[in-house]
Amino acid sequence: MNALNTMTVKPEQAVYTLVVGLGKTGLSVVRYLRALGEAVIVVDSRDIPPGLKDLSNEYSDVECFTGKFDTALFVNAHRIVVSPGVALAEPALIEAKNNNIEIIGDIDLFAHEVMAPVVGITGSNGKSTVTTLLTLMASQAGKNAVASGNIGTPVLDSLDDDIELYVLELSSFQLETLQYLPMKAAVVLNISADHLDRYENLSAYAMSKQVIYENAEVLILNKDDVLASRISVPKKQQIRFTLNKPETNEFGLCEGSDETVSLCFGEQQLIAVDQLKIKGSHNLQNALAALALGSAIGLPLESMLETLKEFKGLRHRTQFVAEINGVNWINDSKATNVGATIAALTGLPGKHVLIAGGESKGADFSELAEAVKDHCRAVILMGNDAEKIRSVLPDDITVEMVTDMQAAVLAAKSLAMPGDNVLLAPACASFDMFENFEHRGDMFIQAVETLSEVSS
Ligand code: UMA
Ligand code: ADP
Repeated sequence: MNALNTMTVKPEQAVYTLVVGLGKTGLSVVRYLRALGEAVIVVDSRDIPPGLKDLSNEYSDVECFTGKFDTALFVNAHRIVVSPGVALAEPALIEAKNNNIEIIGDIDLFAHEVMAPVVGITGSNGKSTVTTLLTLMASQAGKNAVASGNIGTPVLDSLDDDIELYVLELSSFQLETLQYLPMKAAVVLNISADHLDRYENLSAYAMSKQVIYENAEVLILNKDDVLASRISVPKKQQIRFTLNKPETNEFGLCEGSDETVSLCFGEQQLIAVDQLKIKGSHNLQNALAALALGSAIGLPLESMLETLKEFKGLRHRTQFVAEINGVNWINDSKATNVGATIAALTGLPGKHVLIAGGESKGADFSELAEAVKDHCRAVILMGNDAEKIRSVLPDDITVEMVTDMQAAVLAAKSLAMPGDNVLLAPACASFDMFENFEHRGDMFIQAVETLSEVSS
């Protein structure tokens, strides 16, 4: 264990909050607690955690211990605030729990402070898209709204007296520690396998999400999602959304007499699908979810539809990159699990040359096989778990193994036919080969841009 600062007080004699993890969350928690004048000790199991420099610049008096966790610091704490990336199965945390030490997350601290209404958004996929879209809708309607949480800004850093609406993206890790947060509206967008390196099984992962509904006033439910509809839901006001024809009081899709498909609320046609800039049926679900959330918190429909019409989607999520010789190149680097990749393969029109692979996070790829069989011309694989993916793919599909993004793009170019999409949708995390999913997507875009320069 390396002490950044020499300990001045023995932990067993002190009253301190232990902050576990020194990334974005840990730093935000230190800032918050120090502003309240509380004593804080920080631990991080990495030797050089990402927030170390900021901590020593901003709070040179805060003691930080890096390297293997010392259980004594945990069991002697007054309470523990754990970062979402640290598993609750961590032995030092289990020991603390056995010693009745309170273990909370940053969202609980936020809950103590927040005065303005809160909306909570969780799900395996689509969280950032819906969080962004709803925040834009609220802003367009004249509210001072902020998006925070798993989307990137820690919730405590987003606290501000002027904010009129907090739109929180909440991951299953953040929900695991959540005790109480009243919300105006909440949604579980969908559930498909993810983070199975952290959960015992799919059902434990699904259960971690149901807490979001416990203290919400209006529950937004995805009628089409098998796993999401299995979680237990309190008897409160509900608004459902579906990709089918909606019933009264539901958001869904309906076909007009001229065969135009529109987003609808009950019988009321809201906006034609072809007026939207976001593409794919998964994005229609996201649009419907945002409309349902917005209506639950009283945003005017007209203004929400204006925002929706202009919304182009986020970078690295089925992002159109270029059309070269009749082939569309699409960056869906944020597809870090099998569900997201299947959504892109099945939701976008045409045949695909799929670029996939990376770090599987314990995923089972067998469900990918059918979508590949029905929608892919070829698959190009790279990264740690490339072989694991190849082993489940149909024998008659062309598969190429490559070692970097440049090679993947070149292989895709030679396999794609005019009218096809080349789709980077890895179904895996990126950290075996890239800094993060943004870096992976940027490398793809760069390689495609080089191709387009050569072709022009
Ligand atoms: N750490 C340990 N021991 C461990 C694991 C981690 O000490 O066993 C330390 C790391 O060394 C690191 C620190 O904990 O120094 C990082 O903490 P963290 O992983 O919780 O990361 P933060 O920087 O605090 O970011 C977290 C979320 N990260 C995770 O949940 C993994 C961010 O979501 C979120 O944006 C941020 O809080 C603000 O709320 C990222 C994410 O990948 C985008 N989320 C997952 C996802 O979307 O799939 C859930
Ligand atoms: P999250 O924040 O939950 O990771 P994002 O909006 O960032 O969600 O999208 C992550 C990935 O999931 C992208 O590959 C995107 O194309 C895909 N995706 C977005 N919305 C959905 C949805 N409703 N269902 C399935 N996949 C989706």
